[in-house]
Amino acid sequence: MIDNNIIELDNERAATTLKADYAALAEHLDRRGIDIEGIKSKVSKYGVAIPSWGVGTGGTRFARFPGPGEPRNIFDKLDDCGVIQQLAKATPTVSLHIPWDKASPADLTTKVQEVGLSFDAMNSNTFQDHPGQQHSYKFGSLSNTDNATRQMAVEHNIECIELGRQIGSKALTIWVGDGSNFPGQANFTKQFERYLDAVGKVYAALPDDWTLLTEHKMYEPAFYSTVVQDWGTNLLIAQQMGDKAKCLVDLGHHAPNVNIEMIVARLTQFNKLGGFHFNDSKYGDDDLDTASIDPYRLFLVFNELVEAESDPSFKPMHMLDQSHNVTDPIESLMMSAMEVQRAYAQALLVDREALAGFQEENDALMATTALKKAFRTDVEPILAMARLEAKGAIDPVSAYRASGYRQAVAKDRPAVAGGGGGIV
Ligand SMILES: [Mn+2]
Repeated sequence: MIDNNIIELDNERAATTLKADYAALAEHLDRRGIDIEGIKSKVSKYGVAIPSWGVGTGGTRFARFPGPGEPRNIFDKLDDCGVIQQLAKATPTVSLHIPWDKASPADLTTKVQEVGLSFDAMNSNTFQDHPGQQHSYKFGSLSNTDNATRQMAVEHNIECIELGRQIGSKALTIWVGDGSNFPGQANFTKQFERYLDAVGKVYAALPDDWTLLTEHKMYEPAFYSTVVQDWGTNLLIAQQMGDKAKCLVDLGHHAPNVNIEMIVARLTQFNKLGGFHFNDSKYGDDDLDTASIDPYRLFLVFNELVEAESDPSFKPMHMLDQSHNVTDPIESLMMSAMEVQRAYAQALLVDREALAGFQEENDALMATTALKKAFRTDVEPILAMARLEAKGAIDPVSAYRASGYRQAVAKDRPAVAGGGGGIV
C-alpha cells in the first residue's frame, strides 16, 4: 500500500482549486434544481470491481510487452488492487479468475481483508488447457462433442463455485471460447444443446443466493461462429436456466455500431440484466480503457441504469474488463474506474421528468438535448471531492506516480513472461 502522507501531500497541492471548482459546480447545479451533495453521496457509494487479470500487462496475438514489477501471483495482484482502491476509492471488490488465481480460501480471505477489499464474481476458465488436465478444450468445453470433456468443464465451474462460497463471492461468470472456425464444422443446434445441458448441471450446483452470469461474444477465439454469440442467445440461456441466471454484457463483445444501451434496456425490462464488463473499443473486442473511445456510449448505458435504479431489486454487477498493453495497469484501472463513476454521475444529472415529457410530446430535439445537457456537465469536482472525503487522492495518477509504488515492487518482482494477462 502507499504511505498516506504521500497522498495527503499530493492532495494539499490540489485541494484549494478543488474546493473552488466544487463550490462553482454546486451553484451551477443548484440553478438546475440539483443538489450536489445528493449526487456526491450516490457517487461515493458506487463501486466497480477490478478484474484480477487486469493488473497484469495484456497483449495481442502478436506479442506481449511485460512492464516492470508485474504481479507474480494472486497475492501480488491483490496488493495492486488495494493500491487502486486506496487512491481512487471506486473499486471495493476484485473478481477472481480460476485457475489463474487459485489459492487456499483462508489465504485469499486474509489477504483481501488486509488490502481493504472483498471478492466479486468468480470467473471460470475453460478456454485454454491447463497443465496436467485430462482432456483438451481445443474443440470446445461446455459444448464439446466429447462427453468427458464437457463433464470436466462442468466440474471446473462447480469447483469455482465451491471456492467462491468460501471467500464470500455470490456469482459465477461463465464465458466460453466454444464455437467454430469453418462453416459446417459444427452443428449449431446440437452444439447449443450440449452447451445448455452442461450449463444446466452448473446451474444445479449454484447456491440459492448466487447469480449465474453468462457472457456473450460474437467472435474470438472462434472466428466463424461462437456458441454464445449475442444477447439473444444469452437471453435464451438465462431463460432456460431460471431466475438465478442472468446475462452479462461486455461492451466490447458486439458488432461495431450495435446499440448496446438498447440491449441494456431490453434485458433490464425482463429482469435478465446480470452485470457488465466495462471497456471500450474502436473496431471490435479491443479491450481498450473504459470511455477512452466513446464516453457518450458509456453515458447512454448509465442513462438506462439510472432510469432503472428506482427499483431496489435492480442490482446488476459492475466490473472492468480491459487489457493494458501500453500503460501501467494500475493507472489504467484507476482511470477507468473513475470514467465509469463519471458516466454514472452524469446520468444522475439527467432531468428525467423533463425527458419523459419531451418523449410524450415527441419532441425529439429537446429530448436528446436533455441528455446532452447532463453529459456536457463536468462532474470531475464531484468525483474528486468524493475521493478526498474518503481519504483517497484528488488526482490518483499524480499521487501514484509520486509514491514510486511501481519502482518499489519491481525490486521484489522479477520480470516474468506469463502472469495471466489476457483478453476475456
Ligand atoms: Mn469480458
